Amino acid sequence: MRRTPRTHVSAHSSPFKRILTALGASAALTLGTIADAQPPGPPGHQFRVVTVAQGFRNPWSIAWLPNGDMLVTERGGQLRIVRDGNVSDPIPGVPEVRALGQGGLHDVVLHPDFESNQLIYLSYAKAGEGNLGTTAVSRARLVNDRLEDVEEIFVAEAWNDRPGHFGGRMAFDGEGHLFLTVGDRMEGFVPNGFMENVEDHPAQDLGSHKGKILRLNDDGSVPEDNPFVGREGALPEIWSYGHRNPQGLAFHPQTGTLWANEHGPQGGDELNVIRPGANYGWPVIGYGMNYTTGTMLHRGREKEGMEQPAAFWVPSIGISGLAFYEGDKFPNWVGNAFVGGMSGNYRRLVRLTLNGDIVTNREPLLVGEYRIRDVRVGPDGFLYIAVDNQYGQPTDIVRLEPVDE
Ligand SMILES: [Ca+2]
Repeated sequence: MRRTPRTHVSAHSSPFKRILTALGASAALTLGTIADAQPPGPPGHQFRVVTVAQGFRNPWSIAWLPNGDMLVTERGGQLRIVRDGNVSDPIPGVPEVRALGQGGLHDVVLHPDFESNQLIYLSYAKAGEGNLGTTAVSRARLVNDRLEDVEEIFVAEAWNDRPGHFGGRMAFDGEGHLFLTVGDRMEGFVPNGFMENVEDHPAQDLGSHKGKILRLNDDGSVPEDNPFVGREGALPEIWSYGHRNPQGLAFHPQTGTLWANEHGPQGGDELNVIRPGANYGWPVIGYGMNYTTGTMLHRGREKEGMEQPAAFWVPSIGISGLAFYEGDKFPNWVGNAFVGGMSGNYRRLVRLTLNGDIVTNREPLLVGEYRIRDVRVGPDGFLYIAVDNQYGQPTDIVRLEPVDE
């Protein structure tokens, strides 16, 4: 394990905080500016960043086995095991993925009863006829470091030939339901802008899985108590809709509430509390604008019947990964949300303090340092980060460890 010598400080000093103090209350009071800090913040922690394992290509997700081994997906289609800091060769048996653009192998999660059934779930971009792709899920038994009984349990109705917005994050609730995000598959882009009749976008169409969060049984079938079961023209897997490209999904360990974050367009990354049957507005409402042209895209920022985000970022940080801290290594962080940022100068880790479903403070950490694809809390209570490189250069899994204060 290679240790990096620098110590980072949470909730004590950051250039952004100083700038915001100078700007005054107008910038500091709204949760919707780039303001990822609002003095005075709640107490934080000093920490250092330690490299756990090296040499990944576009690592996308992290999960832990009961024995402490770490599973890591790489977007190109590899699933690897990290054991005592050593990275395995690709695990045999992973389904073929459509590794193109933003798509490829995405999330890995364990079945809640993994210890008795050895089931893991993989989400990925699946290739279809011609140039087509969509989001799909397979499950398999992980036995002796290989996958057996691989079974494709779900294929989303989200086909097109575009290279992005697959979603692909998964999370189990406490009742054996598997939640899956599906992005809008880049629908709506037209030359020099975005479709005008935004109400007709597939994310607003309950007959499509594009731009949805889905709720499945652990075998891929439909739970009978899903909100749109029995509604004519609606796909019964849908749990919530009006999403763009959700890249973080997690249940809060204390409240049991489901949260998701999603990429906005130019401006308008969001963190949302996910409620059954709710419409999160994309692309009818939002805080973004057209790429390049900077022109109006949405009808407005709010509308009756459409949810407001718990937090949003303008400009976008390229939000990815979502974890709620629990553990004994960082007592001041318990119950806080952590999200990553991937975008250029906005690369960062953001710590969000919550009061129930309300975001009360945001603290930027590691500003400009890592292009963060995923953030997870390990069973050891350290905070783990999957670092991406947009050109596919080798990157690390790192973790935050507390230092004496
Ligand atoms: Ca929204």
